[in-house]
Amino acid sequence: MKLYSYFRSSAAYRVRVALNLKGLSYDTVGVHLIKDGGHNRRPEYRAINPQMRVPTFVTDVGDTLIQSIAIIEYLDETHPEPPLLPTDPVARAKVRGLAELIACDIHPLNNTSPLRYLKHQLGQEQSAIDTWYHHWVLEGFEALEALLAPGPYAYGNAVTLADVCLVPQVANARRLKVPLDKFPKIVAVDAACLKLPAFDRARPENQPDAE
Ligand SMILES: N[C@@H](CCC(=O)N[C@@H](CS)C(=O)NCC(=O)O)C(=O)O
Repeated sequence: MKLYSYFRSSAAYRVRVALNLKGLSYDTVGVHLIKDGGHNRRPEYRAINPQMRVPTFVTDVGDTLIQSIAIIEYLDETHPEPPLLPTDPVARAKVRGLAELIACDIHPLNNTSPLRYLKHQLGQEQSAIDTWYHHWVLEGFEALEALLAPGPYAYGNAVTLADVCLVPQVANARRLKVPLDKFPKIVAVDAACLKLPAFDRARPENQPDAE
């Protein structure tokens, strides 16, 4: 199995955590998102993933999958232990709700290409872009904080898809110096997860393409 990844990509980080939780080994193919305007924009990568984003996952039988949540759900369906979604339908919907709050509503606004667009096409100063970034993380984290009941993980005493999304988003927030003091529950869930080797091994600094 092969994961096209970038060490700082939080979407790829999610998949790395899921692969580690499932005990699956895989090869990392680093795709640099910044150098030379982004190696993800090269024709050879575009041929693999027309959206030109990471992660892209190639299964053991050669199927190419895109979108981190779709990849993680594929892994959960093909390797059910440990499960990343509860069996109870209400609990499943709640976990998905937490995951989507992060993956669908926070992350896309702060991703490389929208930020580049703000800078190059809309002519925004870096300070305005940083304000934008902080605003959307803070607004999303306020909602997430209100929804969490650390137990010690985001939804009870087992790791779920919600944790898999939360930890990479917190790593990004820290890197971009978003203050987290108003979010003790988010910080506690992050700390509980990072004690697990599956999360620790997936951290950006522990990747083969880390700089
Ligand atoms: N919804 C996608 C997001 C993928 C995504 O946007 N990845 C970022 C890195 S975290 C990327 O490749 N950005 C490159 C770009 O925006 O050009 C997923 O969950 O896989």
